[in-house]
Amino acid sequence: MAMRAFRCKMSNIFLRHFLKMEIQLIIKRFARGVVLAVVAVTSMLMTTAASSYGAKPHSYCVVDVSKAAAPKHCFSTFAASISFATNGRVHLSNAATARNVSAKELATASPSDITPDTTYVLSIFFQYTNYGGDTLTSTGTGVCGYWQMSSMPSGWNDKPSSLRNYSGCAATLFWDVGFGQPKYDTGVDASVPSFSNFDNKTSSVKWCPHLGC
Ligand SMILES: [Ca+2]
Repeated sequence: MAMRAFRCKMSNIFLRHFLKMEIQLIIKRFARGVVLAVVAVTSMLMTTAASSYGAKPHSYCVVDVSKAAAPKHCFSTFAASISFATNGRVHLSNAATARNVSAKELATASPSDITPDTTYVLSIFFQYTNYGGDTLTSTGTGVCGYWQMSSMPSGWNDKPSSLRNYSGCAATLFWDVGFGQPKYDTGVDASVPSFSNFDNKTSSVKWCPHLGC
């Protein structure tokens, strides 16, 4: 009788221990499942945020630097911005998005075109190296003279990463607003695919007909 009671007691102890172990295991598995679910949801949200950021449409803007505080006009295609910048004279093909544009493409449309040019492209700034991303086209009322922009139009401070000069113009980029140095000289009609240590630093610009404005 005593032996049976002892066996029964031992069996209960074993059962309780077994149940305790099982419950702990279930809690551990549940906690691990919650952590994995949180990680999965966070990852999904980050991916969604990244893809919607990448899908942001580019903006192609124009500013006339020969006018004080000239408004910035922006367009949804690069070609439309160049058409506006050249007073409707130039219609680029293959230019829905930004690309390097030759001086020839920006020249007067044809010898039979007797409409006098009233606006000239001085430079095109690009958001990315190698002429990509958003663009800011600067124009003047004549071939290159001495023009300047003491601060960048809204959204363009510390943004340019490449540029192309036109109309016989050179451009000097300045680190700070109000032509605060250091500066970075780019040549007459030069194509500059990257700025080295001046990448994303430009805060003001001068134009002139020779290297070093
Ligand atoms: Ca700067």
